[in-house]
Amino acid sequence: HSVGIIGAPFSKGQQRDGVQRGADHIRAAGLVQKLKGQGCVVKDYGNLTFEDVPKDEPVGMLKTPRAVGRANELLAGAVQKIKSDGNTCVMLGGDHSLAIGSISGHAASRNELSVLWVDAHADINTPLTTPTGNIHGQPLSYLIYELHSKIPIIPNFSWLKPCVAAKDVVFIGLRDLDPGEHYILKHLGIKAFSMTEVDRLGIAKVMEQTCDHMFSKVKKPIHLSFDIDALDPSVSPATGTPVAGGLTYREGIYITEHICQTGLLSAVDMVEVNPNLGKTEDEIKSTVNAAVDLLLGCFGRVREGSHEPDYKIP
Ligand code: DIR
Ligand code: MN
Ligand code: MN
Ligand code: MN
Repeated sequence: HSVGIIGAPFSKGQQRDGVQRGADHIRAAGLVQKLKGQGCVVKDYGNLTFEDVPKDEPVGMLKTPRAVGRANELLAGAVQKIKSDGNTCVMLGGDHSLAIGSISGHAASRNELSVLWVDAHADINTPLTTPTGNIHGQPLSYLIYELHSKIPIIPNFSWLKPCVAAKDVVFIGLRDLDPGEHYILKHLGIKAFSMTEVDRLGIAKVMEQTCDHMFSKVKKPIHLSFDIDALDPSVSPATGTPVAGGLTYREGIYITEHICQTGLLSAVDMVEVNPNLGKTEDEIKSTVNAAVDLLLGCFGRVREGSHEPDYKIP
Protein backbone atom coordinates (compact mmCIF):
# COMPACT_ATOMS: atom_id res chain seq x y z
CA HIS A 1 0.00 0.00 0.00
CA SER A 2 1.15 3.56 -0.60
CA VAL A 3 -0.47 5.84 1.91
CA GLY A 4 -0.70 9.64 1.98
CA ILE A 5 -1.61 11.21 5.32
CA ILE A 6 -3.14 14.66 5.72
CA GLY A 7 -3.91 16.22 9.10
CA ALA A 8 -6.89 18.57 9.38
CA PRO A 9 -6.81 20.30 12.78
CA PHE A 10 -10.29 21.76 12.55
CA SER A 11 -13.09 21.88 15.13
CA LYS A 12 -15.70 24.40 13.96
CA GLY A 13 -18.14 21.81 12.65
CA GLN A 14 -19.09 21.32 16.31
CA GLN A 15 -18.67 23.15 19.61
CA ARG A 16 -16.28 21.17 21.78
CA ASP A 17 -12.69 22.37 21.84
CA GLY A 18 -9.89 19.83 21.43
CA VAL A 19 -10.97 17.77 18.42
CA GLN A 20 -8.52 19.82 16.33
CA ARG A 21 -5.75 18.06 18.29
CA GLY A 22 -6.85 14.57 17.23
CA ALA A 23 -4.53 14.27 14.22
CA ASP A 24 -1.36 15.04 16.19
CA HIS A 25 -2.31 12.56 18.91
CA ILE A 26 -2.85 9.83 16.33
CA ARG A 27 0.57 10.59 14.82
CA ALA A 28 2.22 10.70 18.26
CA ALA A 29 0.91 7.18 18.90
CA GLY A 30 3.17 6.02 16.07
CA LEU A 31 0.83 5.72 13.09
CA VAL A 32 3.47 6.40 10.42
CA GLN A 33 6.12 4.07 11.91
CA LYS A 34 3.55 1.31 12.44
CA LEU A 35 2.25 1.55 8.87
CA LYS A 36 5.84 1.39 7.58
CA GLY A 37 6.46 -1.57 9.90
CA GLN A 38 3.69 -3.50 8.13
CA GLY A 39 5.17 -2.76 4.71
CA CYS A 40 3.33 0.41 3.64
CA VAL A 41 5.04 3.22 1.78
CA VAL A 42 3.94 6.30 3.72
CA LYS A 43 4.10 10.00 2.92
CA ASP A 44 2.96 12.41 5.62
CA TYR A 45 1.72 15.60 3.95
CA GLY A 46 1.56 17.33 7.36
CA ASN A 47 -1.27 19.42 8.73
CA LEU A 48 -3.34 21.95 6.86
CA THR A 49 -3.36 25.50 8.24
CA PHE A 50 -6.80 26.97 8.71
CA GLU A 51 -6.86 30.73 9.00
CA ASP A 52 -9.38 32.49 11.20
CA VAL A 53 -12.52 33.55 9.37
CA PRO A 54 -13.68 36.83 10.92
CA LYS A 55 -17.34 37.85 11.28
CA ASP A 56 -18.52 34.27 10.82
CA GLU A 57 -22.11 34.91 11.95
CA PRO A 58 -24.67 32.07 11.86
CA VAL A 59 -26.61 31.59 8.63
CA GLY A 60 -30.04 30.35 9.68
CA MET A 61 -29.26 27.55 12.12
CA LEU A 62 -25.74 26.98 10.75
CA LYS A 63 -22.86 27.75 13.10
CA THR A 64 -19.55 29.12 11.70
CA PRO A 65 -20.50 28.23 8.11
CA ARG A 66 -17.77 30.34 6.49
CA ALA A 67 -14.97 28.65 8.44
CA VAL A 68 -16.36 25.20 7.63
CA GLY A 69 -16.75 26.04 3.95
CA ARG A 70 -13.24 27.47 3.64
CA ALA A 71 -11.58 24.61 5.58
CA ASN A 72 -13.26 22.01 3.40
CA GLU A 73 -12.31 23.79 0.18
CA LEU A 74 -8.66 23.63 1.30
CA LEU A 75 -8.97 20.00 2.35
CA ALA A 76 -10.61 18.99 -0.94
CA GLY A 77 -7.63 20.37 -2.84
CA ALA A 78 -5.17 18.55 -0.58
CA VAL A 79 -6.99 15.21 -0.90
CA GLN A 80 -7.21 15.56 -4.68
CA LYS A 81 -3.43 16.11 -4.79
CA ILE A 82 -2.71 13.10 -2.53
CA LYS A 83 -4.89 10.92 -4.78
CA SER A 84 -3.24 12.21 -7.95
CA ASP A 85 0.14 11.28 -6.39
CA GLY A 86 -1.13 7.68 -6.41
CA ASN A 87 -1.85 7.18 -2.70
CA THR A 88 -4.66 5.86 -0.62
CA CYS A 89 -5.53 9.02 1.31
CA VAL A 90 -5.81 9.07 5.11
CA MET A 91 -7.45 12.21 6.51
CA LEU A 92 -6.94 12.69 10.24
CA GLY A 93 -9.48 15.07 11.82
CA GLY A 94 -10.72 17.14 13.27
CA ASP A 95 -14.49 16.88 13.33
CA HIS A 96 -16.71 15.07 10.83
CA SER A 97 -17.67 18.20 8.86
CA LEU A 98 -14.29 17.54 7.18
CA ALA A 99 -15.84 14.67 5.24
CA ILE A 100 -17.31 17.35 2.96
CA GLY A 101 -13.84 18.26 1.68
CA SER A 102 -12.34 14.81 1.95
CA ILE A 103 -15.07 13.12 -0.11
CA SER A 104 -15.24 16.01 -2.60
CA GLY A 105 -11.49 15.89 -3.19
CA HIS A 106 -11.57 12.12 -3.50
CA ALA A 107 -14.50 12.23 -5.94
CA ALA A 108 -12.73 14.87 -8.06
CA SER A 109 -9.96 12.35 -8.76
CA ARG A 110 -12.08 9.22 -9.11
CA ASN A 111 -15.58 10.32 -10.23
CA GLU A 112 -17.71 7.45 -8.84
CA LEU A 113 -17.28 6.37 -5.21
CA SER A 114 -18.89 4.11 -2.65
CA VAL A 115 -19.01 5.69 0.80
CA LEU A 116 -18.97 3.52 3.92
CA TRP A 117 -20.00 5.70 6.87
CA VAL A 118 -19.20 4.11 10.24
CA ASP A 119 -20.74 6.29 12.96
CA ALA A 120 -23.22 6.35 15.85
CA HIS A 121 -24.86 9.20 13.91
CA ALA A 122 -26.02 9.49 10.30
CA ASP A 123 -24.60 13.02 9.77
CA ILE A 124 -27.23 13.62 7.08
CA ASN A 125 -29.21 16.53 8.55
CA THR A 126 -29.79 19.37 6.11
CA PRO A 127 -29.37 23.03 7.09
CA LEU A 128 -33.16 22.98 7.66
CA THR A 129 -33.55 19.72 9.58
CA THR A 130 -30.54 20.23 11.90
CA PRO A 131 -31.59 20.54 15.54
CA THR A 132 -28.13 21.81 16.61
CA GLY A 133 -26.78 23.87 13.71
CA ASN A 134 -23.50 21.90 13.96
CA ILE A 135 -22.24 21.11 10.47
CA HIS A 136 -20.54 17.88 11.61
CA GLY A 137 -24.09 16.48 11.80
CA GLN A 138 -24.74 17.42 8.14
CA PRO A 139 -21.88 16.54 5.75
CA LEU A 140 -23.69 13.82 3.80
CA SER A 141 -26.62 16.07 2.90
CA TYR A 142 -24.17 18.41 1.11
CA LEU A 143 -22.57 15.51 -0.80
CA ILE A 144 -25.56 13.44 -1.97
CA TYR A 145 -27.07 14.28 -5.38
CA GLU A 146 -30.61 13.49 -4.25
CA LEU A 147 -30.46 16.10 -1.46
CA HIS A 148 -28.99 18.89 -3.55
CA SER A 149 -32.30 20.78 -3.86
CA LYS A 150 -32.57 20.87 -0.04
CA ILE A 151 -29.27 22.72 0.42
CA PRO A 152 -29.56 26.53 0.44
CA ILE A 153 -26.78 28.85 -0.69
CA ILE A 154 -24.17 29.08 2.11
CA PRO A 155 -21.22 31.49 2.11
CA ASN A 156 -17.86 29.80 1.23
CA PHE A 157 -19.63 26.69 -0.10
CA SER A 158 -19.99 27.81 -3.74
CA TRP A 159 -17.06 25.53 -4.74
CA LEU A 160 -18.98 22.45 -3.56
CA LYS A 161 -20.88 20.12 -5.91
CA PRO A 162 -22.68 16.96 -4.84
CA CYS A 163 -20.70 13.89 -5.87
CA VAL A 164 -22.24 10.78 -4.26
CA ALA A 165 -25.41 8.84 -5.13
CA ALA A 166 -27.68 7.72 -2.28
CA LYS A 167 -27.42 4.12 -3.49
CA ASP A 168 -23.63 4.26 -3.04
CA VAL A 169 -23.77 5.08 0.69
CA VAL A 170 -23.80 2.42 3.44
CA PHE A 171 -24.01 3.13 7.17
CA ILE A 172 -22.78 0.91 10.00
CA GLY A 173 -23.15 1.54 13.74
CA LEU A 174 -26.12 3.92 13.83
CA ARG A 175 -27.89 4.44 17.15
CA ASP A 176 -28.66 8.16 17.50
CA LEU A 177 -30.60 9.69 14.61
CA ASP A 178 -32.72 12.84 14.45
CA PRO A 179 -36.24 12.47 12.97
CA GLY A 180 -35.30 14.29 9.74
CA GLU A 181 -32.29 12.02 9.31
CA HIS A 182 -34.39 8.87 9.78
CA TYR A 183 -36.90 10.16 7.23
CA ILE A 184 -34.12 10.89 4.69
CA LEU A 185 -32.62 7.40 5.10
CA LYS A 186 -36.00 5.73 4.55
CA HIS A 187 -37.10 8.13 1.80
CA LEU A 188 -33.90 7.69 -0.24
CA GLY A 189 -33.64 3.96 0.57
CA ILE A 190 -30.12 4.27 1.91
CA LYS A 191 -28.55 1.02 3.09
CA ALA A 192 -28.04 1.18 6.85
CA PHE A 193 -26.88 -1.34 9.44
CA SER A 194 -27.86 0.19 12.76
CA MET A 195 -26.64 -1.42 15.98
CA THR A 196 -29.83 -3.50 15.84
CA GLU A 197 -28.67 -5.12 12.57
CA VAL A 198 -25.16 -5.58 14.00
CA ASP A 199 -26.78 -7.43 16.94
CA ARG A 200 -29.08 -9.47 14.69
CA LEU A 201 -26.66 -10.46 11.94
CA GLY A 202 -23.26 -10.22 13.55
CA ILE A 203 -20.50 -8.10 12.04
CA ALA A 204 -19.39 -10.77 9.52
CA LYS A 205 -22.80 -10.87 7.79
CA VAL A 206 -23.05 -7.07 8.01
CA MET A 207 -19.78 -6.77 6.09
CA GLU A 208 -20.79 -9.42 3.54
CA GLN A 209 -24.04 -7.56 2.87
CA THR A 210 -22.25 -4.20 2.86
CA CYS A 211 -19.92 -5.44 0.13
CA ASP A 212 -22.77 -7.10 -1.81
CA HIS A 213 -24.55 -3.75 -1.82
CA MET A 214 -21.48 -1.69 -2.75
CA PHE A 215 -20.40 -4.09 -5.53
CA SER A 216 -23.84 -4.83 -6.97
CA LYS A 217 -22.93 -3.23 -10.33
CA VAL A 218 -19.36 -1.97 -10.84
CA LYS A 219 -16.53 -2.06 -8.33
CA LYS A 220 -16.14 1.55 -7.32
CA PRO A 221 -13.33 2.84 -5.12
CA ILE A 222 -14.33 2.94 -1.45
CA HIS A 223 -14.26 6.00 0.79
CA LEU A 224 -14.35 4.86 4.42
CA SER A 225 -15.46 7.66 6.76
CA PHE A 226 -14.88 6.45 10.31
CA ASP A 227 -16.22 8.48 13.24
CA ILE A 228 -14.53 7.16 16.38
CA ASP A 229 -17.87 7.54 18.23
CA ALA A 230 -19.09 4.48 16.26
CA LEU A 231 -17.15 2.43 18.80
CA ASP A 232 -18.56 1.95 22.27
CA PRO A 233 -17.65 4.74 24.72
CA SER A 234 -15.94 2.10 26.89
CA VAL A 235 -13.37 1.84 24.07
CA SER A 236 -13.31 5.42 22.75
CA PRO A 237 -14.58 7.78 25.46
CA ALA A 238 -12.57 10.81 24.27
CA THR A 239 -15.05 12.05 21.69
CA GLY A 240 -17.59 14.86 21.55
CA THR A 241 -20.89 12.98 21.28
CA PRO A 242 -20.45 9.51 22.81
CA VAL A 243 -23.49 7.19 22.61
CA ALA A 244 -23.86 4.02 24.69
CA GLY A 245 -24.19 0.65 22.99
CA GLY A 246 -21.62 0.99 20.22
CA LEU A 247 -19.37 -1.31 18.21
CA THR A 248 -16.82 -3.31 20.14
CA TYR A 249 -13.12 -2.87 19.40
CA ARG A 250 -13.22 -6.24 17.63
CA GLU A 251 -16.21 -5.31 15.45
CA GLY A 252 -14.44 -2.10 14.45
CA ILE A 253 -11.25 -3.95 13.54
CA TYR A 254 -13.26 -6.56 11.61
CA ILE A 255 -14.79 -3.79 9.47
CA THR A 256 -11.35 -2.45 8.55
CA GLU A 257 -9.87 -5.91 7.86
CA HIS A 258 -12.78 -6.74 5.56
CA ILE A 259 -12.59 -3.44 3.69
CA CYS A 260 -8.84 -3.86 3.25
CA GLN A 261 -9.42 -7.30 1.71
CA THR A 262 -11.66 -5.85 -1.01
CA GLY A 263 -8.59 -4.13 -2.48
CA LEU A 264 -10.81 -1.12 -3.26
CA LEU A 265 -10.08 1.15 -0.30
CA SER A 266 -9.13 4.50 -1.81
CA ALA A 267 -9.52 7.01 1.06
CA VAL A 268 -10.16 6.94 4.82
CA ASP A 269 -11.27 9.60 7.29
CA MET A 270 -10.55 9.13 10.99
CA VAL A 271 -12.45 11.83 12.85
CA GLU A 272 -13.88 13.07 16.18
CA VAL A 273 -10.96 11.94 18.38
CA ASN A 274 -10.98 14.68 21.05
CA PRO A 275 -8.09 14.33 23.51
CA ASN A 276 -9.54 17.11 25.70
CA LEU A 277 -12.53 14.93 26.55
CA GLY A 278 -10.70 12.00 28.09
CA LYS A 279 -11.28 12.06 31.86
CA THR A 280 -7.97 10.27 32.42
CA GLU A 281 -4.77 9.67 30.49
CA ASP A 282 -5.96 6.07 29.95
CA GLU A 283 -9.21 7.24 28.34
CA ILE A 284 -7.26 9.36 25.86
CA LYS A 285 -4.86 6.49 25.17
CA SER A 286 -7.64 3.98 24.60
CA THR A 287 -9.40 6.29 22.13
CA VAL A 288 -6.25 7.22 20.21
CA ASN A 289 -4.96 3.62 20.12
CA ALA A 290 -8.29 2.42 18.76
CA ALA A 291 -8.04 5.01 15.96
CA VAL A 292 -4.49 3.86 15.15
CA ASP A 293 -5.43 0.15 15.18
CA LEU A 294 -8.42 0.77 12.88
CA LEU A 295 -6.10 2.51 10.43
CA LEU A 296 -3.58 -0.35 10.63
CA GLY A 297 -6.44 -2.74 9.84
CA CYS A 298 -7.25 -0.65 6.75
CA PHE A 299 -3.74 -1.22 5.44
CA GLY A 300 -3.12 -4.90 5.80
CA ARG A 301 -2.69 -5.72 9.47
CA VAL A 302 -4.38 -9.07 10.17
CA ARG A 303 -4.86 -10.54 13.60
CA GLU A 304 -3.74 -14.04 12.57
CA GLY A 305 -0.27 -12.57 12.03
CA SER A 306 1.84 -12.53 8.86
CA HIS A 307 5.35 -13.08 7.51
CA GLU A 308 7.45 -12.04 4.51
CA PRO A 309 7.19 -14.38 1.45
CA ASP A 310 10.91 -15.25 1.74
CA TYR A 311 10.80 -15.95 5.48
CA LYS A 312 12.98 -18.88 6.64
CA ILE A 313 13.05 -20.47 10.07
CA PRO A 314 16.43 -19.57 11.63
C1 DIR B 1 -26.79 15.50 15.81
C2 DIR B 1 -25.50 14.97 16.39
N1 DIR B 1 -27.44 14.54 14.95
C3 DIR B 1 -26.56 16.80 15.03
N2 DIR B 1 -24.59 14.61 15.38
C4 DIR B 1 -23.34 14.15 15.62
O1 DIR B 1 -25.95 17.71 15.60
O2 DIR B 1 -26.97 16.90 13.88
N3 DIR B 1 -22.60 13.70 14.68
N4 DIR B 1 -22.84 14.14 16.82
O3 DIR B 1 -21.41 13.11 14.81
MN1 MN C 1 -20.87 10.48 15.38
MN1 MN D 1 -16.81 -8.63 1.16
MN1 MN E 1 -19.90 11.66 12.50
